[in-house]
Amino acid sequence: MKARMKWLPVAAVVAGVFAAVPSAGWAVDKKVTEPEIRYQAGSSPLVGQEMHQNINPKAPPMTKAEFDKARQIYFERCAGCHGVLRKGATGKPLTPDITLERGTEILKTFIKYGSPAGMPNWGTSGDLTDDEVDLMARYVQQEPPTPPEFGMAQMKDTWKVIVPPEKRPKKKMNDWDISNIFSVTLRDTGEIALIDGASKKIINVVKTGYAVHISRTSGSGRYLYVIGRDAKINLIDLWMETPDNVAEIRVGLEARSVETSKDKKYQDQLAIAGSYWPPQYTIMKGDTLEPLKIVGTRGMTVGTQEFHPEPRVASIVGAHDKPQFIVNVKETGKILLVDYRDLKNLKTTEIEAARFLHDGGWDASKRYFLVAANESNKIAVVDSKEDKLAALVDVGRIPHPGRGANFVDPKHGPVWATGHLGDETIALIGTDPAKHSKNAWKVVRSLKAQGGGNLFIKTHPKSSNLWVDTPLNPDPKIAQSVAVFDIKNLDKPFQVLPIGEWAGVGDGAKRITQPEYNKAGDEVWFSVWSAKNQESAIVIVDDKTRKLKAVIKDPRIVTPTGKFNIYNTQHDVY
Ligand code: DHE
Repeated sequence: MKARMKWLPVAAVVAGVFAAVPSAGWAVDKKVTEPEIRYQAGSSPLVGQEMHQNINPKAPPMTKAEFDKARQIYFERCAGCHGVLRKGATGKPLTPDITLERGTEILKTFIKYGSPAGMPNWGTSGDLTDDEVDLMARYVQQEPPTPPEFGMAQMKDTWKVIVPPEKRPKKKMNDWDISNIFSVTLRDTGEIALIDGASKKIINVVKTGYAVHISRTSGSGRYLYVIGRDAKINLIDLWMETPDNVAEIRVGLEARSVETSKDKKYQDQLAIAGSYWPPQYTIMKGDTLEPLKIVGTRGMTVGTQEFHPEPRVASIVGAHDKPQFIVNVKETGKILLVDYRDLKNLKTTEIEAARFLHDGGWDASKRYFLVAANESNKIAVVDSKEDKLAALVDVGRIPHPGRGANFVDPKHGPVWATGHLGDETIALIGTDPAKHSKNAWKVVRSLKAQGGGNLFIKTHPKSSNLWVDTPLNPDPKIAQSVAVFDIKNLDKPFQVLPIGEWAGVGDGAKRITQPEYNKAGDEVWFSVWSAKNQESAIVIVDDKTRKLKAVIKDPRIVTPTGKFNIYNTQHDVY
């Protein structure tokens, strides 16, 4: 099997084939865009997990060795879109009631040639051999194997306090301005690099979980929490002479999100992490990661109100002015407002939003939280003061805000903006019901940027630039550059900056991703994300002049993706 997939325009390849496939409607009612598939089709950490093979007498037979090989391919290639239990997410459901009816030959055609709805052409791209295509066609007719649960006992087995709180520094023991440190995800080495914002020097490279995903800071800004896709959380103390791990735990087998209690009275006291598998969130002690409470998220979906067995926990934010976590559950489309004052008598408000909830951020006032319901092409707005849904706003194809961008549109007033994976637009949503009530929770303006495949946009209260990346655009020129808009004159065409070229790293994918500001708001940092065996870099642009300011290159900077400035993450400045 080849390591990488070629992204072919599958629609053309399979148009003829599908004419011959009877009742293939189950695959063609929705067009999944190429960037979306590229985004979702990553390997799951569940790939190495032993799972029980249930024999389904109606399905074509498979030996244990065949089943295990197919299971591995499934979790490497397919689970991101079709789900662990194959109930469907971006991809269609592949449960035996559906797949047995299709039969091996039709399934083989889908797997080999892909579909116009967006299923990749795994066979004709060379990623899977004909034998593997046959294997996968038989595998998806078997009962989906279930990975093990991960409860308190399993968590406690993985929990380590490396430096107990009483042995930690009583004051900051280093000369770094910790509020301007960047925690940089080194995706494929399972590490983060702590980089000093002023000198651009690497302070330390810290071992973390597998394919580390995001970093978040504690309310005080002293502690950094990093979560890997394998659900391992590392707690880093920035007061140490050399900031390093002081505690770690696994809260499941697969995860993406971690956050902390940011209410003034609860600063540094609690952490929370959401898992993809098992579907649950875990509240921990902030300074040791001791697990205190696990809450399952299995349940009914919004809309059709059907039971979903694996509703993954996507983004989580901590409110700044009340003891509340906002937990976004992907497959059920529900937003949970978790009051963390009393964990024994936990009060949760369940808000019906839309499917599938993913990423989001606060508006500038930090009263409203806006989150993408990506498959519904909507942004859900939560009023965290009133504990209710303020609006569901229709936007473009597959909104992907990251944390979004807050600024004042000269014509329409305060807005929060999101880009999209599936189209080139940036939606500006009015966020000021008090003074601009006509514009509140409406798309007041739609900007056109370079193309689809956008993941992150960013600005800063002190800046008049809006930066838009496009790392998943199939055109390398677009993926390797960024667009920048002038917020004061949004009718002006955007400027394109060739960040990949500026990095001077030679050949390589050089996808430019995730703009992140320094604390002062006068520099913006970009990851130049190449493959593990190729040179990557961080490119820093002067925000005022839009000119190159610095390039950070180092053999330790491998596959950089997310970057989290301590101050901006602590205060949710974006
Ligand atoms: Fe992410 C945020 C899930 C792929 C980089 N990503 C998030 C969040 C979720 C999520 C739920 C919100 C966390 C929060 O705020 O609490 N991401 C997923 C996936 O399920 C997905 C689609 C597929 C996967 O297999 O993981 C995925 N993500 C990616 C990538 O391929 C990216 C581009 C590179 C990487 O490092 O893996 C990537 N995701 C990021 C980043 C953030 C993020 C940098 C935080 C952005 C921020 O500004 O806060």
